[in-house]
Amino acid sequence: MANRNTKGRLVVVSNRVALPRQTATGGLASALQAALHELGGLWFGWSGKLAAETGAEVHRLHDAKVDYATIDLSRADHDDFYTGFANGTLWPMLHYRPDLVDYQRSHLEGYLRVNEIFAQHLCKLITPEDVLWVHDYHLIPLAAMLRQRGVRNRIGFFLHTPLPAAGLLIALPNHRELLETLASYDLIGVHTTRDLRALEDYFLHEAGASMRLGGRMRSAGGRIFRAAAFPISIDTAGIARTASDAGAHKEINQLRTSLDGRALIIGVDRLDYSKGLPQRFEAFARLLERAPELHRQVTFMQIAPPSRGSVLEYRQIRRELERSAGHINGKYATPDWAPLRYINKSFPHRLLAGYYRTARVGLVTPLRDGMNLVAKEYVASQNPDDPGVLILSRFAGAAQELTTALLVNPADTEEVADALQRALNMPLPERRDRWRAMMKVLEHNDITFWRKSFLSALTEKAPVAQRRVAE
Ligand code: GDG
Repeated sequence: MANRNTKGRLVVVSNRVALPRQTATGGLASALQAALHELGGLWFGWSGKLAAETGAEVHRLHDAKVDYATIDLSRADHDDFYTGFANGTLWPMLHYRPDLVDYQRSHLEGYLRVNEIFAQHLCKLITPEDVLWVHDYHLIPLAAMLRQRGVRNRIGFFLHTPLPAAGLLIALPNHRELLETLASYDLIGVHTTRDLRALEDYFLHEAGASMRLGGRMRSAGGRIFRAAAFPISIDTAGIARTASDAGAHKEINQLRTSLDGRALIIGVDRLDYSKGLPQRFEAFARLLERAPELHRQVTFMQIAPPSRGSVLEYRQIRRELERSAGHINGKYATPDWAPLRYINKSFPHRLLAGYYRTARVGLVTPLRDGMNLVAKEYVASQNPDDPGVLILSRFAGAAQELTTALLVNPADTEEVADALQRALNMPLPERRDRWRAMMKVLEHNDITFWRKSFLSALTEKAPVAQRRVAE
């Protein structure tokens, strides 16, 4: 197995590879960087660059215990595979937004083409003992394509997004052709038991699979595979240390000084429609409208680094938020106070941790989210003597674990405004009790626990049902 057998390596495959010394802004990248640095192995994927031809050469790099192998994409493949099918079709579908799904057969063809090129290269990079761990919705058919080329290695898949109910999945044209290929993996990991139920339901009722002893499934094609929930997490102790050291950074002091004693509410999200940002801004406006006593007493800082600018909906939501932020500040700002600081930039993790710790309230209200690592990072960053309050969407996977957060329906702006008011007024003993309960969960289920749970389920023969987590 990857972490015991000296011959076999861990081979991680994902669309984007976070090369050494690059700042990782996605949750997936943060999590995998930590896992590979500890274990060593190979990370294969797209370089993030465009070239005349997809995969004409493999770029290699070695750093610490990790080998990196990346390929470039052609403009046409990038448009069809990444912008088109992965982010224009699958992402909205997986986030319960069939209204935003743009399905074009040419995009699906591009998606399959790029997966084939990934498979061709991977075959040459792996040895029979390697354990492969493929990540996310960009690479669903990869194992099936590797199996067609005779690859018999253990291959695991982890889906970082939610998985909607079968009734919604079947709206995806040719869904069975695509989703059935998941049976070529030995183990499919999802974040929560809700996602797991959706996956099992899809396979059993739409794809002709049957359930076997020990939680295994038998696909219509006769392949035995397993699925289980592994809620992804963070480097809890590391983030807590970073946050506690952050007080020494001048940027953190600058933020504190600029607040001038006002309570800070913080939001940190990729600029994505799944994160519920327009609704969040509206809830904050609602709070200001109904609680004039909070004027000049509270500041909301929303950090939202732009992402996927090649997809139309992402450009549209950016414009919508600019309008809404301007409206809120125009209506409520005074010469010495702007209620909303809206920042389209990304910051290094050491500063983010300090910003989280400075904030009295962490506002995490996605409409749907596989897990949401920001919620967990906010909790881990708090000062144990004077912790802040997490407001968390019920529709983030993290809500299944962080049950003592103030849980809200993000679409209900009145409920979110209520929660903001309650959080800003919450007495210290209640803040401490709620925080301690969440921190306990994160100290147990950290990133190392997540990685070990997945890899031991992938490499050991024990029935996966015995090692389910987050039941
Ligand atoms: C996907 C799923 C799932 C954000 N801004 C900056 C920055 N970040 C980092 C955060 C956090 C990560 O990006 C975001 O992770 P999330 O989990 O919140 O969200 P997604 O990017 O949508 O991640 C999600 C995750 O994969 C893992 O499976 O939880 O549901 O959608 O780590 O800190 N990092 C830096 N500067 C920023 O400005 N350096």
